[in-house]
Amino acid sequence: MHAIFVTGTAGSGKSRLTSILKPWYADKGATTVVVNLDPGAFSLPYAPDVDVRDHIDIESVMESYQLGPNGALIFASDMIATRLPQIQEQVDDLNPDYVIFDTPGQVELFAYRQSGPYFVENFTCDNRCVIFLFDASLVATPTNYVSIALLAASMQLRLKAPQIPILSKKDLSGDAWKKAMKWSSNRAALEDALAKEKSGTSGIDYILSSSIIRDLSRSGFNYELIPFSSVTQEGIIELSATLARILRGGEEIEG
Ligand SMILES: Nc1nc2c(ncn2[C@@H]2O[C@H](COP(=O)(O)OP(=O)(O)OP(=O)(O)O)[C@@H](O)[C@H]2O)c(=O)[nH]1
Ligand SMILES: [Mg+2]
Repeated sequence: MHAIFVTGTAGSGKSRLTSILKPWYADKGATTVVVNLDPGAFSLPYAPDVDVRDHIDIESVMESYQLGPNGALIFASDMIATRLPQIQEQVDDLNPDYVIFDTPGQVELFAYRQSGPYFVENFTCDNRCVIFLFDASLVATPTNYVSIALLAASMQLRLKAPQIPILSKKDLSGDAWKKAMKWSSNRAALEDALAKEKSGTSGIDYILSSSIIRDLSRSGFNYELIPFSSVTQEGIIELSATLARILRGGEEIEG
């Protein structure tokens, strides 16, 4: 069994992408289990096979600990790791080829506290990887692009699993996705765009953002994005091939 964790900023399209992967793999003859790991999820575009909300109830957390919605979400996120044994057992009983985890919208609660990294590291499976969504609407300017790339690097540090960077919601972005694609594959083009945005190369904003991007590149972080749309399903073949390469050493025949 291989595990795929779908991560990204709030609203970046994690749940929609999760909803697409299950039928995609079913078509290829592979079995999947979809796990909702977001205790605060209100409605989901798929029926989870395993649901953390069966183990952690936000409203009871609010009542029992006299917390407001934000405090309850933090508390509930911290509880995710404590439910690992039950979730592992439920997934193991279903014995799928792939388990897909839809992670909480508040990425900082999942990745920067102890619970999320503990869960990713300790869920027992053959291989694991993390999909990270660069929301096309958030990376429309060079500085925003650098900020999200930095967040992706930080997720890599925290979750310690191979990462697949995806440019999500391509269909919503007009032509803006082309710029993000260029910046992701051509550092000089990104530095030029940063210099134009900041009206030169002497200001602190330029120096900081261009240094970040150079250091990320020097450290081997390669953010060549896969453009993806959950509406048109463009990018699913590239995503699936990348998942196969990371999880199965390239073998794409399922089942
Ligand atoms: N047009 C378009 N809309 C999308 C796409 N992906 C997601 N959406 C929409 O964007 C909104 C947020 O998508 P979700 O899949 O719920 O995003 P999420 O990252 O799971 O959100 P949270 O869990 O709340 O952080 C929903 O209205 C989706 O229908 C896409 O590729 N194209
Ligand atoms: Mg979601």
